[in-house]
Amino acid sequence: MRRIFLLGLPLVLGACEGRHNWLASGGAEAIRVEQLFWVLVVGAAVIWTLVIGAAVYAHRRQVDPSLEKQARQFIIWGGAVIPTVVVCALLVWGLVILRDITTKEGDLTVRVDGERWWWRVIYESPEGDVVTANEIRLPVDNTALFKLTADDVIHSFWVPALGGKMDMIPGRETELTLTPVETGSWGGLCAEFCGGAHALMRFDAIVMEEAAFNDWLAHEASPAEVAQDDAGLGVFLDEGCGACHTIRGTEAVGPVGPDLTHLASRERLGAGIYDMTPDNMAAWITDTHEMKPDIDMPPYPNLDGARLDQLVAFLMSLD
Ligand code: HEC
Ligand SMILES: [Cu+2]
Repeated sequence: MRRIFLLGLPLVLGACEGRHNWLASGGAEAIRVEQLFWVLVVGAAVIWTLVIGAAVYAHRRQVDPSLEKQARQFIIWGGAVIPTVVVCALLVWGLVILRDITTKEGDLTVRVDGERWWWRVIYESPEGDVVTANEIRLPVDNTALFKLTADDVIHSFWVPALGGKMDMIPGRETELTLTPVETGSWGGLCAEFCGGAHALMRFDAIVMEEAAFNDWLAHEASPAEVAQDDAGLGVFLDEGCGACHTIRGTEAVGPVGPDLTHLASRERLGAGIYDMTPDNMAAWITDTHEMKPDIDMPPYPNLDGARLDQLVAFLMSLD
């Protein structure tokens, strides 16, 4: 038994490491939840030790009738008053944290719409909405107010290292704030089972210096730099990709799938699951449902040779 336990432990703990580790907090909200967690864990360990210690002590001692009054006092205080005070204090503390992390004002507002099985991301800016998908970039030390909703079924928005999570509900808007305090890249995911590709509904949350973020956002707002006679754009339009996808600056204005205007500037393909490489891009187009089962994009197994190369080169140029 002990061997199995010791062998299994690293596997379980291994799951805590990495991009989705909520104990490696990089956000102000996550840090507060983490503090609460540690107080609960350490507090529970101390109380458990005291209670078990008292039980063992009582078990070993002879009953002494002259101590009955003290024993009653001990039960009233140790069994009723102190637990009530501790639980109420924890409740108040938890509610204060909940209030603070759900009702903060944002320095910027990001609307995220959960779709099956990807994320529509819209930055509100004074010059108008900036639409992108499947990747969220944030300026460090700024509070981002997320306005969350869903298109079809309930999803849940979670970047464990930064804070959250919050349900995304069709027809309703929920709010969440994240205040990253470190630059870096963290993993985000859908935390509410939403159908076939739920486990592959992910995204990157990339925290940048404020100036770099502003440059990124300005670039993201601009249309794609494409020559209208680009061969790959021709394939894209011929195949009907533009019925579902938008590439600003071209004829493609489809509203169904992710915006592809600056596709290649994203670090990952397919809602956070593959590296953005030409090989993965080609496979995504021809073997779509092997790459990501169940999704609402049809595969194009007949696209090959020069036309596929042109299309992939075109998509990889959309940075
Ligand atoms: C019927 C609508 C539809 C058509 C037609 C369609 N797609 Fe898609 N596409 C989608 C949807 C929906 C997704 C999101 C899938 C997911 O991740 O769940 C997607 C995702 C993608 C992505 C990944 C985007 C990202 O952010 O990583 C690429 C690239 C892409 N499509 C390219 C194409 C190309 C090229 C064509 C034409 C050959 C095409 N699509 C045709 C609906 C469509
Ligand atoms: Cu989901």
